[in-house]
Amino acid sequence: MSAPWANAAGWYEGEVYLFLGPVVGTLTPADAHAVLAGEFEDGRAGASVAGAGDVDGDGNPDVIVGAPGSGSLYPDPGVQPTVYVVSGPFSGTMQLGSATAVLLGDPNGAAGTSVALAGDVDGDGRDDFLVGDPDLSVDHSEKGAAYLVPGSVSGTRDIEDVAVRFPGTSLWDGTGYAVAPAGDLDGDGTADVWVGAPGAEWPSASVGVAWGMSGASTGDVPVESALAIAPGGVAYSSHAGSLAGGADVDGDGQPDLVVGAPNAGYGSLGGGAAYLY
Ligand SMILES: [Ca+2]
Ligand SMILES: [Ca+2]
Ligand SMILES: [Ca+2]
Ligand SMILES: [Ca+2]
Repeated sequence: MSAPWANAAGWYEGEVYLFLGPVVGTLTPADAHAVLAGEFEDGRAGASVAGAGDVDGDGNPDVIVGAPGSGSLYPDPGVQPTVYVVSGPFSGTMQLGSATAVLLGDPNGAAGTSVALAGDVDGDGRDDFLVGDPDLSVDHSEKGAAYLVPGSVSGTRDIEDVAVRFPGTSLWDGTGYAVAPAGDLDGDGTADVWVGAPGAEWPSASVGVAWGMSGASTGDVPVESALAIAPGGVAYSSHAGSLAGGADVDGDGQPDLVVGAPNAGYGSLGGGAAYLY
């Protein structure tokens, strides 16, 4: 559970709370078993959280926490978007600045808007994870990007130096707004991943794209090399604004994908839609 607008010494440092089960009744942050505290004002740590994997391979579950800041539209010059890998076990108040890995995003973006465990994509036996930066703007072209980060990462690093990047292709694609594990779609023994681009082909069709990747790779992975694409068909629906994958919902042995389109029906009092592939 997280509170990205939680205040500590200043404004919006953000906090993430760990509650141990069984969780019953009314609990407050004071009841948390552990608190992960954001390190700088306006960092908004906890805007995204993904847990339960063991990315550093020590046998303890770890957690990934995104602190994207306020985004490239209203950037705070004192904030660099940051993603933290915090190693378990967890107890008491832990400062995110002393995490096992501190991954610095491009200042012209909002890395950590989304995070997700990916499974072992590069085949080294450790779980890897995804980081979305839908605000990423290079040369004023807000195309967004997602990153696949190896679970073995440690220390303070620029995310660009340690990750495979899935770049957006056109203005306001929102690539990386949602990221999700895909399971092993092509059956080659390594996990694949989904990357959502809810603004792709904006504004004419607002077609969302989710693309998978297989096996180890480095550098940029272009959308042309996608294993599969799940396009939206409804304008402005924000198709692929949320994603969940990797599980076999219909029991046919193949991992499936759920795509959220939270703005489907916009203008006609619709309440969004979800699609199962
Ligand atoms: Ca661990
Ligand atoms: Ca791996
Ligand atoms: Ca695969
Ligand atoms: Ca299935």
